[in-house]
Amino acid sequence: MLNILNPANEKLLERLEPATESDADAAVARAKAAFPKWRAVEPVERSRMLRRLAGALESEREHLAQLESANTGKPISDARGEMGMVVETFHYYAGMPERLLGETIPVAGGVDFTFREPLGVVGLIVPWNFPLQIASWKMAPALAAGNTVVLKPAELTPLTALEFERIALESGIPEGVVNVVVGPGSEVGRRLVEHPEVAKIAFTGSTEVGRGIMAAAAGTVKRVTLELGGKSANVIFADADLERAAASAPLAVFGNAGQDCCARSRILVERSAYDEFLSLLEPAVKSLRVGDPQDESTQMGPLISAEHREKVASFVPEDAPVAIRGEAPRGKGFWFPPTVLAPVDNEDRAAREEIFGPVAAVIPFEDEAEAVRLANDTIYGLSGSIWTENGARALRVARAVETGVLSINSNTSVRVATPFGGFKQSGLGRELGPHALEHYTEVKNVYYATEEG
Ligand code: TXE
Repeated sequence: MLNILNPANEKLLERLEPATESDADAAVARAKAAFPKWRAVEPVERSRMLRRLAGALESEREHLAQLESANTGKPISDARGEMGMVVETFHYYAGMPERLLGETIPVAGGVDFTFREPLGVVGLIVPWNFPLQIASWKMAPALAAGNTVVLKPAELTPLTALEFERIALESGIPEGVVNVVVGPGSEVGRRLVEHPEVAKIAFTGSTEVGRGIMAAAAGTVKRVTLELGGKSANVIFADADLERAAASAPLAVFGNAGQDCCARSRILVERSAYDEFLSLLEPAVKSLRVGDPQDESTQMGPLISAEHREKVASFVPEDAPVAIRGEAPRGKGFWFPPTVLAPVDNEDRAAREEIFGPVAAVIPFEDEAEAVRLANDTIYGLSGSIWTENGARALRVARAVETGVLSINSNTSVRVATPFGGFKQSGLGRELGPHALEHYTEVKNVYYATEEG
């Protein structure tokens, strides 16, 4: 049985029978049977259906936020924000069915044009850190483009996905278009990846599992998009507004208790501003409100599981250079205090591996060239920030950093209308914005001869 816990108090929320390989096969069969009808729904009608779904999600927003908060331990205010993005994502892609435009291409002897065709059945495999939000980034463009889907949530956090399946049906999405299977990645997830009737896998999770999925997908030449780990740099130059940069840095890595692929977990600080920055960072970290996720003012909750807390703790051994340590509740729940390690060498394990917990590594640098070298000295390339008042430098460094998403004088990463995804081993493909649709459609070229011969 799958015991679904609240990580903030370890209470049992629900017990679920895990799905098996044959349940995955049955879900794929349902999705395949529903595909011809769903792809044939007129674009304007598909738009209406997705808008109705967005409306239904909006009216259940508070219920979904409470459930997500209980199942992940994330602060309720964060969960409400995420459910807001889920609704917005469906509204955005609801406008797309009529905008899946093709081209006409000048050729000899006839007329040539292209279509954007749906792929068929798409498998969505998602993690536990932003369960429904990440699912919606995949689900909404997949459905808008005329695909049917099988969603496999993470074993630890399936509750909002199951509610989503109900809401979709109730809002009028036809049976078989959205299918949720809750089961182990090694069995249900793997089956979806290997299944000959699944045309594409959209995955978010660890780089290690992502590599395996890419290899396994080769057997059926499946399309894959991967959104994997990160070790993003928050680069702070001495000429930056240090107060703003320091006030913003803690949540940029401790938000969602650090369980965020965009976490700016390497804070690169120009050496001449290093002492001042650390002295500004300390009160910002110590004043973070860590505790009861149900409290409206809480900013950080617990980690997802006891096992994960052990992994995070391994990055802070006895002799770790702990410069700042915030508060965390004691007793029940998988709590871990916000922790800043400083100074850290970019070769250290805490700077190289994705910790996925509230542990930041502060790394000093001498000049712009070293800042760029250090920011790029990682296998990852998902996110990042640059803080400087020098606009030309901001743009120079932004172009030089190998990352999919970057902010200047801000630590935000994700917007519904803009592309999100990684360079290097942080992934493959882009989610959100119009770019996502490219990964849920196949281009078909048609040539119509108008001349003889
Ligand atoms: O991820 P997994 P885990 C990173 C983060 C974290 C680590 C481990 O560093 O500490 O990964 O987390 C399914 N075939 N990220 O173990 O295993 C699994 O059931 C098909 C970064 O939870 O990658 C779940 O639904 N599917 C990340 C999903 O993959 C498989 C978010 C993700 O689980 C599978 C989460 C298989 N063989 C963790 N094995 C981010 N980029 O945000 C597992 N799964």
